Amino acid sequence: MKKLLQKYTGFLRTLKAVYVANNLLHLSQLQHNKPLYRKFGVKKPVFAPISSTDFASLPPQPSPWLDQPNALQKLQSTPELSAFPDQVREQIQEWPNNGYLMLDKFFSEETVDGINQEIDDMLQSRLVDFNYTNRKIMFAFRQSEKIKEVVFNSDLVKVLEFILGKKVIPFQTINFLKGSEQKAHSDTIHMTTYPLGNLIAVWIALEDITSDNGPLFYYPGSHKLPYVLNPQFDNGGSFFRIGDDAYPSYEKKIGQVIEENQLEQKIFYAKKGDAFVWHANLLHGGCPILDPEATRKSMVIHYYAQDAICYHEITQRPALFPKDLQHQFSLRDDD
Ligand SMILES: O=C(O)CCC(=O)C(=O)O
Repeated sequence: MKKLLQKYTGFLRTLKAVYVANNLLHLSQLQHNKPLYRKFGVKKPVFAPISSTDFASLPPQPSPWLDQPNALQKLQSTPELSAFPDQVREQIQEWPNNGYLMLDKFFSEETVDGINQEIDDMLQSRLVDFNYTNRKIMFAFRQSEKIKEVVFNSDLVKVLEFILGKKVIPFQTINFLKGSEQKAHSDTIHMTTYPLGNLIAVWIALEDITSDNGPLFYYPGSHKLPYVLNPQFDNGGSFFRIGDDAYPSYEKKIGQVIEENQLEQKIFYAKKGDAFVWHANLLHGGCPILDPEATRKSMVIHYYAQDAICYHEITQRPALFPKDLQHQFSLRDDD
């Protein structure tokens, strides 16, 4: 069913009952939510639809430390900061204001070539495939040792855990061979957390990026704006269904936010091996592809914090985690 849903774009995708059935089929991948629902006071079975409205009446929770008003001060007095190489340290100091880090040549030529080769081989052998967007190869890290090495790279994970102030668990990888041309969005509409802000993403250039092949764009500082979740736009959903135009309607709302706040778009002309780390609420997307023949090989990794409830606001689904990642959550069912 999961494979089917990856390719399928029709009416069934709007029915919450289909997702509930899928959740019941994959109940073992939702076990981590039992203690988390108990901890935060969510009174729902773990297979039920879930969205921000389920958390609206719960007591307020602290935001991640670098989202708090005194973040810069706290950063300066944190001894662990000095353990990072100069480049990384300087970038981390800008995080509270910018909501991103740019890490030049973080991954070697050899590592990147290895990933590109692995993706080609796995496409050839049909171990992985593009999903319904025809641009995204989802979850390749589950099949590929080379990608897994990057996902669990200790220098990278140290940076992410320092920024969130918590342990992180990789949720998904997305590999692209062409630019995404995705409109501006915050990852929080796709991968949402309670408390908010407990997601972090890493984008890696797997070749040089030019203005022709659809570079990544982003809006510095946009992470500080209020989160846009289902209640903040005309999502058209009901008790039984996800609204037909929920996502276009979300994109329209984000367009308005950009205009109202006069956000300045920046473009990341990355070199092969460069990495870009972004905040859960940083607005970003993919520029139009000017040369239809050009490839734009890249990979995104999304990590959740290990003590947050993880779900998908737009489709109101809890996030599924395979068994081998369940133990990484900080709470167990027997806690
Ligand atoms: O790679 C891109 O063009 C955008 C990717 C993206 O927006 C995402 O993964 O959230």
